[in-house]
Amino acid sequence: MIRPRILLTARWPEAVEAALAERFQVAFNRDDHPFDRDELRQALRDYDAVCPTVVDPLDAGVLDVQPRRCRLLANFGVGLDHIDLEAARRHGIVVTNTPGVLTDCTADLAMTLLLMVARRAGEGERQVRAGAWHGWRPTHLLGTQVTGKTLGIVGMGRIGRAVAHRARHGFGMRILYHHPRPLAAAEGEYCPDLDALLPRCDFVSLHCPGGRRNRHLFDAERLARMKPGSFLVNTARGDVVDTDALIGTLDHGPLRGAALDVYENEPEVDPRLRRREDVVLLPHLGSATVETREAMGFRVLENLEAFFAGREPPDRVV
Ligand code: 8YV
Repeated sequence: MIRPRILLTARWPEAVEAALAERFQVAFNRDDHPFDRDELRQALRDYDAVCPTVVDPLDAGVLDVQPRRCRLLANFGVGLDHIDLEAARRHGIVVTNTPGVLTDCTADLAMTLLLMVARRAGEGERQVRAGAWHGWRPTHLLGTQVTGKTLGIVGMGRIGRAVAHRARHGFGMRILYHHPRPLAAAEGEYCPDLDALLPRCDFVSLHCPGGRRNRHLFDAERLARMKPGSFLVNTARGDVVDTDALIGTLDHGPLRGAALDVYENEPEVDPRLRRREDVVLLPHLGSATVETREAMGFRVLENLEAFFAGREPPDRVV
């Protein structure tokens, strides 16, 4: 039997690459270079399935390529805003993702960011490394208490709920959440009006999808509604927040700080952000643990196996 030809657009954990190689004819991206649009087009011509990541822009201009051999985009990751799902549907390309396996990992990172920005951990670390710490003083690098404060969650999907659980049970925080509809067992108060939630929260953490629908959901007007002295945490997608507006709000209030794992034009990070002490900046590490990245890879493998065995892939989105 001829084994399907599949392509990974990036290096994956070794254990997953080995398991894939046993079952498929796999082309690996040995030097881990980012694929450009022409390489992605060529990949769609040459392979039965392409396994992209968040950095591969699979927009209509790329997906429209003819002739096209690819029948499956088995995405390594849960967010799909880098793939034009309408165009995929139009061309009969099946799309799968990896929900569930990165929930805890990403929620842990959102809490890491929240704590770091509240307690000025980045500033403190930079000070120690620079040899600029001159000893304990009662007023040195005072941050903001987290325990007992109010956290607003925007997007109460799996990750939003996992953050709510941690914040409530680990830190005694009060939870408010904004979501398209109220949820039966949600750990928090439902706020259908996002603008009414914002002035009530000491921290706001974003867990909604990126892409067209939520682009600049946090624009200047919305950021201005946040509580004076509050903090914004973003582990969702960079384009949910208007970077210019964020910088303006940090300069003139009401925001005291922001903690970001994602950016509008990754891997570029606005130099104005990089110069600030009141922001924590991480390089898209939400799902970056060995356990989670292996679980994501094996989840892609399950989807590939199901698809090529003629079964419904478990995580089919399109
Ligand atoms: C992944 C993520 O690392 O799954 C997602 O949507 O944002 C990340 O945690 C990335 O997408 C891999 O493609």
